[in-house]
Amino acid sequence: MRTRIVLALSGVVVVLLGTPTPAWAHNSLRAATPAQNATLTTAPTQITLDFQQRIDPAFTTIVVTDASSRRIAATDPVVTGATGTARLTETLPNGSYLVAYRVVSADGHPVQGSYPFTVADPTAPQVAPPTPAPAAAAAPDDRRWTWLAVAAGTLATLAGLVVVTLIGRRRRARPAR
Ligand SMILES: [Cu+2]
Repeated sequence: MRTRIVLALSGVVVVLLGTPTPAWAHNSLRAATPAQNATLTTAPTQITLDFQQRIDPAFTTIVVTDASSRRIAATDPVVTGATGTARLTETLPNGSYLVAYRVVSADGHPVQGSYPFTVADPTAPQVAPPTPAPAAAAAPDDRRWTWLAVAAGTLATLAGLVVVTLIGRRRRARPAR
């Protein structure tokens, strides 16, 4: 009898521990526009994040940064229920971006995370690689400085040799004790 009760109780414990935390227990991101890891052929003008619970407008932060961690200009997020929207006030050129968010949900729990997306607009003007300075124009000056450096180096070496030689002579000239 006792064994049966113990077995039944341990069964309950196993069920309680084994049950995964229900999705509604804590808030989390439900959907996002642009979507996570999306590659967009048109630059987005806003970021919309849908959470599973209402979020507190006073503690909602949505930040977009580019590949060099520069923050993209955006409005403060507008919160409606479980949705936060930040409007981007600059046009995103082609490249990869990171959306970082931090919200406080109705139950008081902070939720934060980040995800990347990519803008690849085929009609966007191609960013030209930086044009190297014409080699011919820079060469004469560079060459002059190179020769000066070589001459200075040679002089320094010669001076060093002279000093070493003089010291050596003086040592040899000293009478042995
Ligand atoms: Cu929670």
